[in-house]
Amino acid sequence: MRKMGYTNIIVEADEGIATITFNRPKALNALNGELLDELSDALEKSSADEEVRVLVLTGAGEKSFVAGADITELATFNTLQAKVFAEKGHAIIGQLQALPIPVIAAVNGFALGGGSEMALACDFIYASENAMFGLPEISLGIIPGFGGTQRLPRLIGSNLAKEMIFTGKMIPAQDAKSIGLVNLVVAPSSLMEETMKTAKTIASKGKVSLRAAKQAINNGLNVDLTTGCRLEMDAFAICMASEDAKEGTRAFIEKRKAAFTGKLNQ
Ligand code: CO8
Repeated sequence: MRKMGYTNIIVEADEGIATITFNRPKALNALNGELLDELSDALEKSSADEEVRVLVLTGAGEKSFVAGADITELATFNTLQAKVFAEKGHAIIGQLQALPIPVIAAVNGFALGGGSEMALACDFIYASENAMFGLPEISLGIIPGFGGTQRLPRLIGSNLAKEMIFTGKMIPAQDAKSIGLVNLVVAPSSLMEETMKTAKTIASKGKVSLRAAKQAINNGLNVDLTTGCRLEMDAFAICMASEDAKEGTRAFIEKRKAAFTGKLNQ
């Protein structure tokens, strides 16, 4: 188990899985500027680390994943500071979404405002039964500022997203699952175990094909179907050139489990 030192987040890596834990439990892990800087650094280091195949994001404590941007900090912003903070949030959440490795959000409580927006930029979300999702910014006289007006409607459809954003109401994990926001809901005590089980399954697959599949899906969602299918064809061809594809197909023929090395070049 390797650990990196930060103040507002905890970063650990074990067996190819890096975990970033938002660690301001007294403020329900609210995002301040310093936390965002640390997160950006940790994302860069995790994705550059050859050993890391999957990233998991979660929150410290039993109550909250992330309760949004830090409102005490937000309240002090003038217009220009708000723009700088929003740009910083967008840059980091964009960085998270564009990571070449799969990212799972393990939502262990409140995922509000910037917290929901952080989870939305992950590849999928597992949640504990006590998790609550919401974009409550409207109640603060503002709107979601870290991509919520864009990523939420793309995931759950515009009408449900508008209802959540216009009312600012929180929805419990089971309801979030029924609208496709969450993939799995489990007891709080099982959340990390279930998340790690899936993370390990993913980590055992080929790094090249995981990267190609993620890019094809993410980039394909921004273009028409024909263009998306072309992206897939190119990504498929690139996979075939990898050592992992040779190993995966050879292992099938030899009736054994594939041992992927995840080499990006050969
Ligand atoms: N920021 C700062 N502190 C927070 C936050 C937050 N977002 N959320 C909770 N806290 C603090 C509370 O102030 C409290 O501190 P203290 O103990 O010192 O009084 C502590 O965490 C515990 O919170 P509560 O006592 O309120 O706990 P409850 O169980 O009673 O309530 C709630 C939990 C419902 C989560 C409640 O704390 C709450 O409503 N929090 C605010 C949620 C919210 O509105 N989030 C959205 C923030 S705005 C945002 O995310 C915009 C992102 C984009 C910004 C870009 C613009 C530039």
